[in-house]
Amino acid sequence: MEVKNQIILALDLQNIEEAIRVVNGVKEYIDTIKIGYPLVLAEGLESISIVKEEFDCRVIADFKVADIPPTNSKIADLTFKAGADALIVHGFVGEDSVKACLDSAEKFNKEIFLLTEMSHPGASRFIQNVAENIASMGVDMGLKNYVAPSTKLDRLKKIRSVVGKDSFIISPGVGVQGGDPSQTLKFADAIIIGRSIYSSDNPKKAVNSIINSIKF
Ligand code: OMP
Repeated sequence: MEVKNQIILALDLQNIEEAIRVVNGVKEYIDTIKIGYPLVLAEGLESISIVKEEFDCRVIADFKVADIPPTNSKIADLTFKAGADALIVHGFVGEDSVKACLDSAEKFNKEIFLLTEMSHPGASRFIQNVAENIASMGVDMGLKNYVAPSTKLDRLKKIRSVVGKDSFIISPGVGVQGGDPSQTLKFADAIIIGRSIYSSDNPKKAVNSIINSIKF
């Protein structure tokens, strides 16, 4: 697989000009950008189409959708109408809530990613205990895209074993949160990286050094 498909930039900036400047510096290495609440709440939902038009990239909307089915449907419809190619959805809310997002994605010919377990230390108290169950619900629903943490390789490995080798796992937590790119890519298909790139004085150099550190 090409490196270009293996690094997803988490564009958690709060200013669209700054966001565009960062992406300009790294666009030759990245073809998928994750946009979440920081940019959208600061600059509006149109941040998604602005970034897509400027860079001809895929955008994953990270809204970690976690509501009742009718509300999830509205959130997903609005996100896909705004141009997102995929939407990150929490699994702990259950099958009907996830299904509402999946139905919306299918209507717009887009995709969802099921968030199984999280990368931060606090996640070990609650979501970790049900993560394999969430992943297995995704498998039962026929989902192919998952999010699982790079900061807990044993957990990432476990989730890979539940979803199988043909599923597509993207993994956050590489860099500032402590996850290692090469180790993570043993179990995940792509790594999500935010601050290590966009907070660097030289985002292009930062991406380059991450790529060079990856042992294929
Ligand atoms: P950095 O820690 O700056 O590299 O950013 C990580 C990105 O991944 C942020 O956009 C987080 O919101 C996101 N993320 C996690 O860090 N941990 C998770 O468990 C899940 C996500 C996510 O769903 O993308």
